[in-house]
Amino acid sequence: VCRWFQQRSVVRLPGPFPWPIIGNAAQIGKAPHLYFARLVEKYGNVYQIKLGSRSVVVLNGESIKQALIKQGSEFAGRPDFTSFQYVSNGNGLAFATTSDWWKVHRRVAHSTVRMFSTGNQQTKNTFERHIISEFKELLELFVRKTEQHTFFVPLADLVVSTANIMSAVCFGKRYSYDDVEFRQVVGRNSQFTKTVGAGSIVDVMPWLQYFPNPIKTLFDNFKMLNREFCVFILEKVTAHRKSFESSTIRDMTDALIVALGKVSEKTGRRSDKDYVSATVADIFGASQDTLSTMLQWIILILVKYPEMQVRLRREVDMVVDRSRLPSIEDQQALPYVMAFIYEVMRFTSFVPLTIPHYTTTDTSISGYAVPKNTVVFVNQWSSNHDTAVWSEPEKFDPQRFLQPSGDLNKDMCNSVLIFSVGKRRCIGEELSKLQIFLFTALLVHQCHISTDPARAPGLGYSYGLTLKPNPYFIAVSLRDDMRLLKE
Ligand code: HJJ
Repeated sequence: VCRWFQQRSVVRLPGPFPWPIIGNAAQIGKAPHLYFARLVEKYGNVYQIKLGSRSVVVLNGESIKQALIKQGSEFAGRPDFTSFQYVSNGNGLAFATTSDWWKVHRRVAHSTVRMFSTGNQQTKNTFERHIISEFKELLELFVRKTEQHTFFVPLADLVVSTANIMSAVCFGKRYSYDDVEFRQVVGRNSQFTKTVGAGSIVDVMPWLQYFPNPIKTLFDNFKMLNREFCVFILEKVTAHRKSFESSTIRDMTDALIVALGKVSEKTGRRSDKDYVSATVADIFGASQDTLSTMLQWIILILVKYPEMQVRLRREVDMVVDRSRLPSIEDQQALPYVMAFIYEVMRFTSFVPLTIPHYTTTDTSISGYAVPKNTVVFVNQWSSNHDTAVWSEPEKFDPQRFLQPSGDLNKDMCNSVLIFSVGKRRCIGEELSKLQIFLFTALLVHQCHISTDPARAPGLGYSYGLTLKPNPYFIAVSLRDDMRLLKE
């Protein structure tokens, strides 16, 4: 065996010693991104671990841009993981590997998302109206809950709220906060993200799904939630196809029916696969999970560091008086709000690892050979806490994104890694930043949020594709009477 290793001219990737059968699965623990960041000290930015029977190359810090941008297509694949095949039956964009149809559909999806959010002034205005009207509903609910219970846990309502904004954009419809069916469909994000997150156990030890054990139960629930999610989306798409009129494109679903229809006409390949449903499912699913998680973190940080609320409010009040609401036009004039948002993204790194990648060909990185079909984990958290880039990365400090003049430091902002980079980068980045900006400005302009001193929240979370903060209690009071909101 020794001679066989020596004869191969490749340098073996460094990494911890793998146990039989499980490899390093027992070591990654409840916060894999932290374990991976610790291994950097011993092995450098690029190393290899073993999870079950799979070798996994872990990329940290600077190596990420090298692999995903400079060698983009070599690292752009997705693994054939068990869990990925149950998401939209493998017809979606985020979890399917690269292919001819994938490239075309991704471009279509990206331009459709832009068409309904940041594309031009008119779409921006429509998008803004959806955000503001949903914000008003949420604020009214929060005030009512504060009157009834003093302190309450806002997490589930934040999911419904962000899901409603995207439901308006995707399907032209919002749901009531007590709609049981809707709460169910969007209420399982933590099960979803736990199962598809990097290091998920079923994906590296798929045999666990075949006999009774806690992982089988989690996986069975995952299959069920995907079926229900699929049914919900399919109902919407079917109704859209029935009432479709090419002269009026009502929402993203209509736009995708047109655009993906054109694609299949052009290729002449008639497909029985429902790419429209799969694509809307990815857009709706991804946006409601990530945006609600971001808001959960923002509110947690606003109550944990009340001085942040004061600081943000001071800036917003200077630009927006009490006669109107903040708007997306105000973004340029509110650099501290943007610095705060970038710092929440960097500090929490709530997408700690991207969706796992896969090499599409034999390649190499940092002088190490990596064979075709190798699983690659991309540790965004490590890049956001790299002491070579960030001073005191463990400290929450929006000031790091501001120049002495008070303007936003664009270079620092671009150093935050949370939407990934290269061929698999997020297609919702512009939409998200706009929505989060407006929501944050509206929050500090319209209300004050506090926490129960008897149950002070920590920064704990549970791991998955997105990090979910542990439940915490808040109270919300309006800064003015309801007059402004009702107008
Ligand atoms: C879902 C939550 C779902 C889909 C899609 C089809 C694209 C956070 C990062 C990427 C987002 C990944 C994507 C998720 C697609 C969800 C989401 C849920 C069922 C779905 C990096 O979103 O509970 O069910 O079916």
